[in-house]
Amino acid sequence: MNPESVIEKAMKVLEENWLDLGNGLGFTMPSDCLYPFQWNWDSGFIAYAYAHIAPSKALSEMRALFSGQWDNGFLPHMVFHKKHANYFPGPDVWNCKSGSNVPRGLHTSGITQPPVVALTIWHLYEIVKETDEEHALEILREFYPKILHCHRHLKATRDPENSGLITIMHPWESGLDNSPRWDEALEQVESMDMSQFDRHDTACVSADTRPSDEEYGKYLYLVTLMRNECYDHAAMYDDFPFKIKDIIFSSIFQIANSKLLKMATELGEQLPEAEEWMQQFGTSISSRCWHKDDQFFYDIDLTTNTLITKKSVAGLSPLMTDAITADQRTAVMKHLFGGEFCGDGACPFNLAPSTPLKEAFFNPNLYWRGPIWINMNWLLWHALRDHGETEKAQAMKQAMLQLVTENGFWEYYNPETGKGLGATNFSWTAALVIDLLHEKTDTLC
Ligand code: 2M8
Repeated sequence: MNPESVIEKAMKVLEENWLDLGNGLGFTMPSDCLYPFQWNWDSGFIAYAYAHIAPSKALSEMRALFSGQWDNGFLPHMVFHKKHANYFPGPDVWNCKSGSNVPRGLHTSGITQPPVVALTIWHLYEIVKETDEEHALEILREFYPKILHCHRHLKATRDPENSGLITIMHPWESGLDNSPRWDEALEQVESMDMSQFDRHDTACVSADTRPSDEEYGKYLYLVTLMRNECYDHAAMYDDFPFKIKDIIFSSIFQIANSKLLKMATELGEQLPEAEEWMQQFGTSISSRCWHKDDQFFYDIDLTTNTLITKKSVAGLSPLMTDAITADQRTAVMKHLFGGEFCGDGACPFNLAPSTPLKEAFFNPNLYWRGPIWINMNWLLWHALRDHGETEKAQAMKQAMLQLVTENGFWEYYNPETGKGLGATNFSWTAALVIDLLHEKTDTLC
């Protein structure tokens, strides 16, 4: 397939998943059957691509997402713009009657997701600036205060320790929902009986590529705990049963803060607090999250104060930041390009699977426990490219393009065969391929 026809096909996927809401707002469903609402970091990735092909759509997508921002700055992981669609857990499950922060007239979830939006808005700004500097500045004026509000809220409620690392309070907040990193922590969490609910996801895709009912029971239990407190995350923080300093969420927060600082500079503002957040991250990531013997980065379980020594693609994510030492970078690159994560000819496509191939928990077909995800590899591609690893980055880009052109725009892929899994016509896969083919000189990391 030539690049033009890949872009055309990718655009078709996005068009089919686009929902116009009127009033200049619209959003892209990640997938029409499996995910029929708006998701936070999906929209960040999708609007990143719209910035190249339809900047006005990128704006609509971001405006729709921020229409769900709460008064306290919280940016939910889902916005339920329409009432009737099949998804579990839907608006009725999340609904908290008395939450004063929830935007009026709109249902949202009560958890968040990695803050990709600052990366998207900065990218959009850079593209629009090339032809219309004033409009580009307007975009920053519109979104900078909202993103700052969101980052301040994250910092205040999810890092009261001032470690520079963000605490997730639900596996879904990581975006890597059933990652084996959460297994032990979830053992300590109670479960809801799922027989009373209809999950719906397994009506769209094969159940053996999705999380188990047992995991769903725990996901739901955590949601119920939060809903009972109207999602007052700060009030629940001390005693909450699931609290993890997530390295990938924190690494994205780090690069997002560097974009926030750039926005501040463009607008003539000072933002010393964001510089401080970035310094805190720098201290913690290379000391607290680093395992000397394994030469790898791990998350921290705050309920036990221990490192979660499970290797996964998340442990590669600090490569995106400038905060790690040269030795750490070299060591992590060895993990990425040795046989452990598909490198060295271990898989048909030299891309990082969500977990190393030889771990006991590796399952090539099961969601975040083995398959290759394009968003993870896109982030790693940027990490390499933005840190001078041009050849390796180029090879990764080619591998992503080959995987997708040979197999289609799937949600995830079996690393051993390349077979597409989960939802077909998946929006962020299509979007990030568009970005790969519009490679520009601006940096993500
Ligand atoms: C998946 O998560 C949702 C819950 O948020 C689900 O399984 O229903 C994850 O892959 C997540 O990262 C993604 O944002 C979402 C929509 O694509 O689907």
